[in-house]
Amino acid sequence: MFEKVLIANRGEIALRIHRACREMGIRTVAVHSTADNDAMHVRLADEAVCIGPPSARDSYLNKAAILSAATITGADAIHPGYGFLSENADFAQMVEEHGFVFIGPTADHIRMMGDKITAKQAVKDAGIPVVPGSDGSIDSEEEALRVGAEIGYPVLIKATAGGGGKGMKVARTPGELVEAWKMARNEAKAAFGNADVYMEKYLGHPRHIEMQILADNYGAVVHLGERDCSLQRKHQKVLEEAPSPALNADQRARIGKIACDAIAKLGYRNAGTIEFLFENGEFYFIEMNTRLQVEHPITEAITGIDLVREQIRIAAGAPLGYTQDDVRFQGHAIECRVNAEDPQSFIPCPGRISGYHAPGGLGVRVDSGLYSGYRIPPHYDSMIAKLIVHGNSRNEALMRLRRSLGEYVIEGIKTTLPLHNRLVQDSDFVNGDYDIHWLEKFVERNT
Ligand code: MV4
Repeated sequence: MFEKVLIANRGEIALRIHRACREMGIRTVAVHSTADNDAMHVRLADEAVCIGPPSARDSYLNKAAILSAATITGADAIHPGYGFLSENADFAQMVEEHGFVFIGPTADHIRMMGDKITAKQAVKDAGIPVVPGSDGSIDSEEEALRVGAEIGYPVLIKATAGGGGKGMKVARTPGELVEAWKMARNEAKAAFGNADVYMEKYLGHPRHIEMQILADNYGAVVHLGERDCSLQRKHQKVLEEAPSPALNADQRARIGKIACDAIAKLGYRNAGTIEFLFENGEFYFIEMNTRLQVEHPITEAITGIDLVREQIRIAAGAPLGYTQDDVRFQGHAIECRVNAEDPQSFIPCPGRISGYHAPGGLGVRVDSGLYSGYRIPPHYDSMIAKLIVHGNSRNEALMRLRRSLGEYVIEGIKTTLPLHNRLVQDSDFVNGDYDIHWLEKFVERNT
C-alpha cells in the first residue's frame, strides 16, 4: 500500500480524500494556492506545499508545480479529485512518467472518454445502447442534412471535445440545421480548439441517470447502482438521489450488467461513471466520466462502500475482492449541494462565515471544509458543502433531509439552502416526478 498520497485538489473533496487516506494509515500531502492557506484540508494534511497564486491556472492546474511538490515530499501517488486535472490525460501520463501512481484510470482511457465521438463509438462497440445519430463527425452541410433526414427531427449537434452541455445546438427542422451545425462548429473551435461536431436525435424529456462502476486491474468489475442527477440548472447539478425514483430492480440489473460487461471489454480500471439519458424506459449513453464524482457519497450511503478507499486500493494493485452478488443496496440517499450563492439569482457570494453549525444525527453526513471564521475565497467554484442523508426508504430520507436542512446554520454569506428548503416541500419532487428540465421551471416559478 502507498505510504504517502498527494491530494491535487482543494475544498471538500481534498478533505474527503484526506479522510480516506488517514483511515488507511496513509500520510497526506496537501497542495494549495495562497488563497487556501487557511483551508481545512491544508490544516489536517500531514504536510502542505504552496504551489502558486490564487488563479487556478497557476496553482491547481499547474502540472509542473504539483509534480515538483510530489517529488520533494516523496509521495507515492497522486489523487486528482474532481474538476481541475482529474480528467486531463496528459497530466495522468506525466504523473506516471515521473514514477508516481495516478489514482484513476489510465491516460489512454481518459483520452478515449474525453473525445465524445471516440467514447460513443467505443462504448457502442462494447454493447452499451447509445442515442441514435451520426457515425463519427459531421464534416459538411450535405452530410448534416443527410443524417438529419435519416434520424428524424429534432436533432442535437454536439462538440466532440465538449461535455457538460458546452457547444450544443438543437435543430427542430432541416431549415434550422445548417445554421445550428455552423454555430456549433464555431463555438466548439473557440471553446476547445477543436471544431468537430456530431449529431444525435434530440430527446425532449429525459432523466439523467448515471451508473457507478468499479474495476480492478485484473478484470473484476462491479456496478454500485445508479444516481438520478436530473435536478440541475444550467448544467450544474443541484440535488442528486440514489436509487432513481424512476427505475425498478429489473431495469437496474439490466443496465448494470450491460455497463459491467462493457467496462470489462474496454479494459477500464478504477472508478468510473457511465451517464445515460433515460426516456420511456430506455437508456441512451451520453458520456463517461473517468473521475470520482461530486455526488459519490449517495452511492456510498446505499452500498456502504468507501469509493475513495476503493480507488486507492485499486490504484495500489489490490484486487476488488468481492463480486456483484456481494454488493447490497440498502435504502435511499439524497445529496444537496450547498453553494455560496444568492438562492434566487445564483450570483456567487464569497465572504467570511461568521457563524456555522452543521446538522448531524442518524443518517446525516456533511462533507465540507467550512468552519466559523473561514473566509470563502472568490477564485473557485461556489460549492461549499454537501448535505447527504440516508434512510431506509425514500420517504425516510426526505424526512431526514427536511429535518437536517432545518438544523443547518451558515451565517455571514448567502447560500442555496433556502432553495433546498423550498424544493423538499414541492409535491412533484416529493413524488419523484421530474426530468432534466424540471428544476429550471421550478426556479422560474419561485422567483
Ligand atoms: C442530450 C439531450 C437530449 N438529447 N442529448 C447536456 C450535457 C451533456 N452531458 C449532454 N446533454 C444533453 N444531451 C440528446 N441526444 C439533453 C442534454 C441535456 C442535459 C443532459 C443531462 C442533464 C442535464 C441536461 C440539461 C440540458 C440538456
